Amino acid sequence: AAPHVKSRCPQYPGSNIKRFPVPDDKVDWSQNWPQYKPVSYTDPSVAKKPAWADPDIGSFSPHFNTVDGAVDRTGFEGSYKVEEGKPLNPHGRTGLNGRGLLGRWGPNHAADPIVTRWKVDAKGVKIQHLVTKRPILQFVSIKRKDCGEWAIPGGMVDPGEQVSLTLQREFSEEALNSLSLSPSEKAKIHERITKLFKSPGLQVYKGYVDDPRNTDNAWMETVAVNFHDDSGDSVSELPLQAGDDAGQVQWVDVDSSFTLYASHSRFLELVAKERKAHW
Ligand code: RP5
Ligand code: MG
Ligand code: MG
Repeated sequence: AAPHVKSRCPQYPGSNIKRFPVPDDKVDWSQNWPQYKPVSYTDPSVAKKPAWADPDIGSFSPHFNTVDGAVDRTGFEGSYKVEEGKPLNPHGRTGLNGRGLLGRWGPNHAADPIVTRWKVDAKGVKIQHLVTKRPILQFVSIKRKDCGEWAIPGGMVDPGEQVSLTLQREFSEEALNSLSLSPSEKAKIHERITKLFKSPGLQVYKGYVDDPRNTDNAWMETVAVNFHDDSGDSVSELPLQAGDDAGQVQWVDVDSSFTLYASHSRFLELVAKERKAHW
């Protein structure tokens, strides 16, 4: 696999910290590199010990590579190394150690709901791309408040939470603004989307995410699942409204030229291939 890139972004997000520059050929831990001096950084939001974050190593020694109480610390790509009590990023050096903005040492598990429909004309006929001649998918995309990049409305799996619930919950919070709805409005939305999310969906990816928040000791992993409204009459009819960590929300054409957060473009490519859609 190509070496991670966003995990080496020069400026660490939400801070003025600069990562130690890591060239492509030094990403792999197997490359001996005595000059490597990563910057240590744990964001104040993590250091102040919120419920979603682990304590510091030393006072605390979690059970890595296993389900540790309610927290799943297994890696989706197999077991990861632990050195001097700290887990090592399985995709290599990032130029920064500590946890940065991430709460968990080691893998931080997320789920990404990719909700799609076909792009249709006023008569409801599928629109084909002029060059590829394939039908065009659209997906529900949010503009992240933290970095301003467009993304899939994903989020962290809560301790002990079923991934199927995380997918539906994060979509509801970020794309339907469920957190701000009245209980009756919430119930209505819930009823409307349960049909779509009741299906197992099409899992297109499970593994490491090349996320700009990654560090040498903490990283994102996700399960990306496609929920497709083939007839365009379920979720397509719902009013989208940005909520929680989303600043905007809209249906966006699935196309290789659209820049997305972290490795989200890769997940959409996999959806397009599976659905024989334009990419
Ligand atoms: C990405 O961060 C995942 O793919 C997921 O979309 C997201 C989860 O983090 P938050 O949206 O909760 O910040 O790596
Ligand atoms: Mg969220
Ligand atoms: Mg999110």
